[in-house]
Amino acid sequence: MRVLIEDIQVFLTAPDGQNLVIVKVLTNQPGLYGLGCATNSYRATAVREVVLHDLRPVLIGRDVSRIEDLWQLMNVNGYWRQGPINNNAISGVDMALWDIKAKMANMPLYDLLGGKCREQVTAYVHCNAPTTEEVIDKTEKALASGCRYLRVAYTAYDGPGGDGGYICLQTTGKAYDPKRHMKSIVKLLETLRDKYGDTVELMTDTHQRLDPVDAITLAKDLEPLRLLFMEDPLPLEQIDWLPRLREGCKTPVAFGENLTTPTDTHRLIVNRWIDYIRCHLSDIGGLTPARKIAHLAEAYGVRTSWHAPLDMSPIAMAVQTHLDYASPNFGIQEFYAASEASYAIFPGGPTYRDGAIWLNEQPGHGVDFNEKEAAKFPPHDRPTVWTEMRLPDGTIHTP
Ligand code: GCO
Ligand code: MG
Repeated sequence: MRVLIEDIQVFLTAPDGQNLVIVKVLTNQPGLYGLGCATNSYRATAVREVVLHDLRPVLIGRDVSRIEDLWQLMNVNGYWRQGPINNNAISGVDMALWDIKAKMANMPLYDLLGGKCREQVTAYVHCNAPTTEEVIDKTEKALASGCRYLRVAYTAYDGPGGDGGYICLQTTGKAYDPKRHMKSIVKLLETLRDKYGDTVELMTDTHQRLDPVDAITLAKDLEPLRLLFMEDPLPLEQIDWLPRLREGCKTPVAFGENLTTPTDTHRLIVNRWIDYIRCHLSDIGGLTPARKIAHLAEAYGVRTSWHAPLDMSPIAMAVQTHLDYASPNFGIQEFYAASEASYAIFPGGPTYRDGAIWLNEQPGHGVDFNEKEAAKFPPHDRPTVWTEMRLPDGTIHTP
């Protein structure tokens, strides 16, 4: 019997305060369904509308086996394409179809993708805090948990002494000072390198916050610290400055969480302007484009390090961990511990242990969705404010 899409549902839930968007694809085979992550925390209701109003009517009755064809269909359906919201909606359906295919094949998703290339998917964790002492407290905790890959920054990627929240003139009254960030992050990383020597790998996220020449200067200043990578040194609008940054120094570069168009992603890879590609799976349209990016990156000597903060669901975390297992050019996987509430909503979600991320090895991506538990954490409808970040003279700055 051909397995067809019978219905598509969307659920919004916010167990850890950020709106998550989950897509459930139901089939004409009783009990067979797939789950995907369509999360764009800042446009969650818009994504839900695209899935339900625009994609669902086109997809009902389609053959679930035709993942690539349906991805292409969804990609061109709205004519204007390759941007956030549309890509997020596509991602929710795409991941669900891969989940269904692996369930039907009765194998974990990584086996469908070619099987394991490694015994574990090594993680890096966030060690962000307002003060140096608190950052060190977090690095000590990370090391005690078995993780030696430390992503280090002062909270909100500024200098020490922040209030622990994002900088936003509208809410905190604090301006962002790029020069303060540049000076303080070098000192912080020097302190950690002095403390731990080469027993740890250090990374920092510049979060697209520097003008090109400052990004080049900081990359050069960080060179003696031998980072695993410096992430998002400059705004995505300025990625054509990356070659100069590469010529200027040997600090490895990671980029990609904010990219949504394949043309930009491909340019970074084929020009070898980066060392790690860090797209957010749902923002690029799901697993189907992510595996193509991983293959392209492999051909050009670029490793993967998919974006994985709290503004993505354990479903996406699982899907990219499956891809990590099956990618010879896997680099390192970001991991942000979800709450107990999140694990109750997403039974089977990936777990962190001894510096690595572990899947439950079930057929499919292995994560289920408990609608009752999810309903306990309804989405919030607060406007996004942290992205209103301004320089000392009040000019809006990339967040
Ligand atoms: C990261 C990201 C996050 C972003 C967040 C925005 O590297 O994990 O930069 O810290 O700030 O995903 O919503
Ligand atoms: Mg980042």
